[in-house]
Amino acid sequence: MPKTIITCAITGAIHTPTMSDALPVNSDMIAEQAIAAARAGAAILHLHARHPETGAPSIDPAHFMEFLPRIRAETDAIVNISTGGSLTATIDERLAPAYAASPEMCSMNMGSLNFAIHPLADRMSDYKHDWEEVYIRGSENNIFRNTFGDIAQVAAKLAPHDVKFEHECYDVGHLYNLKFCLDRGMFKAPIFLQFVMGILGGIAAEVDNLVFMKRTADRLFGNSYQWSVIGAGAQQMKMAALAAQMGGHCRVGLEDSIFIERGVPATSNAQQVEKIVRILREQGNEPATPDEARDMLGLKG
Ligand code: KMH
Ligand code: ZN
Repeated sequence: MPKTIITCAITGAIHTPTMSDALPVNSDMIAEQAIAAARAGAAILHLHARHPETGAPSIDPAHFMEFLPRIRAETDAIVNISTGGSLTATIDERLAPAYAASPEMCSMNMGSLNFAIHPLADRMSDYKHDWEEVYIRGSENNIFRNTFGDIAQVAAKLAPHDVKFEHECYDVGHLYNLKFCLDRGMFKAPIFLQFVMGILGGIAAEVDNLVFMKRTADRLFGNSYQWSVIGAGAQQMKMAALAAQMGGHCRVGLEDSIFIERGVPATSNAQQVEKIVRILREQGNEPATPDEARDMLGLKG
């Protein structure tokens, strides 16, 4: 039976505490929800930290170390530390949590983009409202900077840690960026692609686009890669189920969608993991255990 690696992205840097009562906004909540998500079937935990007093996204390594020991003690899930940081942070600031945690995996963003998210948008045709309503207010000038120089720095600085990257590709051009870097020996096979679909500024979460991303990856990387999909916002479950049907893996979690179904707020990360586990089993897929995921992705053991 095909095994599907479920990643759960617990809190992220996009949603604010007022958007969802369920969003983990301090270290205890992050630890508790991450542990519950792992018990529900997530093999990989993609982790960001939050400031304990304000609930705002934090890239202070001390805030990561408030929840990491507990997650590591209570689960055998693969820890994946974000290197996305904040839009204004330097590369060293973005990498500080990874240096402190020396995790099995880290995110690696494969190109720069305008970055906005509309939490209720279902598809690009929903973007018909006034521009003010389309994006989370204040994100209209956001540029998520990941130049070739930045990518090279992240790869070089984390090389001594033997980290496997979750290569986040927000559009088809990012696959070509990855191919360019791979050909120059920056990364080790097998690579793990994360198709990020549905961010306003990147490729939309539509079936045709997923097929296009997958076909392009096949041409560029042959059969020496693993892949997964994030459907941001309301498309999360649909894209996750589809990815598994196509032989890929999937990512859920409140970082990428605060909903459990269209218009219905999720109550926790574990609720989203439980739902995708049910869907996977109904359609003939089986969630991979952390050790099965380690084998498939070639992680340091
Ligand atoms: N929330 C994702 C769409 C990172 O952590 O490096 C972006 C992300 C980036 O996961
Ligand atoms: Zn993230």
